[in-house]
Amino acid sequence: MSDASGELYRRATTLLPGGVNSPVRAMRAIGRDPIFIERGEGAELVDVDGNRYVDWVCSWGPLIAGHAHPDVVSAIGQAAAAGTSYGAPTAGEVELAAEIVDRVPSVEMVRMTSSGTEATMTAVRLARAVTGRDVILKFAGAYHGHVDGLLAEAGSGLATQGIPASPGVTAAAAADTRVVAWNDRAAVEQTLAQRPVAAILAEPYPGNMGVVGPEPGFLEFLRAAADDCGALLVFDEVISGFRVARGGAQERERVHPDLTALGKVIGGGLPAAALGGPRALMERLAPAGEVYQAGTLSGNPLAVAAGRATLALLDEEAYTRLAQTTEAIVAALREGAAEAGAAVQIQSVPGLFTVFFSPEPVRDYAGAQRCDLTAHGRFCRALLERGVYPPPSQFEAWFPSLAHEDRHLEQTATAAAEAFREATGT
Ligand code: HOZ
Repeated sequence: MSDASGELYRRATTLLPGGVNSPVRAMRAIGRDPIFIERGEGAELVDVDGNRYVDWVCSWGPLIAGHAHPDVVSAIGQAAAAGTSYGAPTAGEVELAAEIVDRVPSVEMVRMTSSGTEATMTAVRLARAVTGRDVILKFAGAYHGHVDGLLAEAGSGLATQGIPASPGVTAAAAADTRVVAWNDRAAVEQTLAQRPVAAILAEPYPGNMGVVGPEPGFLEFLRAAADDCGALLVFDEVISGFRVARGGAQERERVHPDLTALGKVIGGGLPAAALGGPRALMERLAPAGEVYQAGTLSGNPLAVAAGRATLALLDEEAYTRLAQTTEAIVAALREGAAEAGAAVQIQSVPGLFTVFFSPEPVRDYAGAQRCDLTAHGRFCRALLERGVYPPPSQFEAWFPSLAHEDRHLEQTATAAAEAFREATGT
């Protein structure tokens, strides 16, 4: 049996820290080595050893249309043929901004960046400039990219590796961050009463501690709390934007933030993200205003072309289909878990879900941390052995796509029924 992945990994560990360029994909949390990918086709991945997998990661969200969608590939090709970057504005950026503004209820203007990290970093700087305050309230288990001040009790890779606060972040950078438990109104009120806060920063549908939805009324409570104390409400919709609904979680929940960080889907698999908000706030950014923000590759023509081609595929019918796919796979996984007697909670919103190895619903980061990570690791390894590629961490979401067909759902359900039995030793 060939082991090209293993050989590449051994070489990679001599050249890349941990053998990877982003931690979660290393698969350490599920007790195995990473899988090196050769290509993607629709909802499937093919690794360098020729193994084929149903892909439930889809690049952690950007590939809502699946791998190598012909429209997206063609748009990238056409853009590349005209030049890959100009460091000067293009018509495509204006059209992408118009599309984002049309879709996202609270957004009137957009500043593009290359990553979600830059988008949230800019949101924090802008919120501080606008309010004249320093403190940012964030939630435990939320992940807003690897911004120094936002790494405290963060989800995603930090949760996966059990890193509560990253070395290298100065005390000064962390001093103005307050971390509060998700869904805990009293803790939010207490924190807001202590010191003036520049922004309440939240993933409206947290996906980086696994999917842990807001309890009824919690987002409305955050909106009112921000208004009462003069803070901005910032939604990080890097994951939920253009996925859970045409206009993201804010459209679905009818709660409108002051600023919105966007990413993933708007780059269609190429690096693109954005900060959006009302004109009065956004025009504080340079060169319209004095709050500095910049990027050589911001609004990159290839990323813009991929993003526009992806958004063009996302009509109402697409969202209905994505929601149906999510419901169908969640139902099938629940059935498999029940038959195996596995104590799991499958928490979902349209286009996103997490299989928590927990006997009770997960409502915050502490609940996610109480999950049986050993059983989760066994479950993921068993799925991979059966040609199904899940997010290799308990603290992440599964990403259904428009490319997932019935046969992918059936293969996943069959594999999962066995994987749940292996995970729980039944
Ligand atoms: N932090 C991303 C997931 N929420 C990417 C993980 C990875 O690619 O390793």
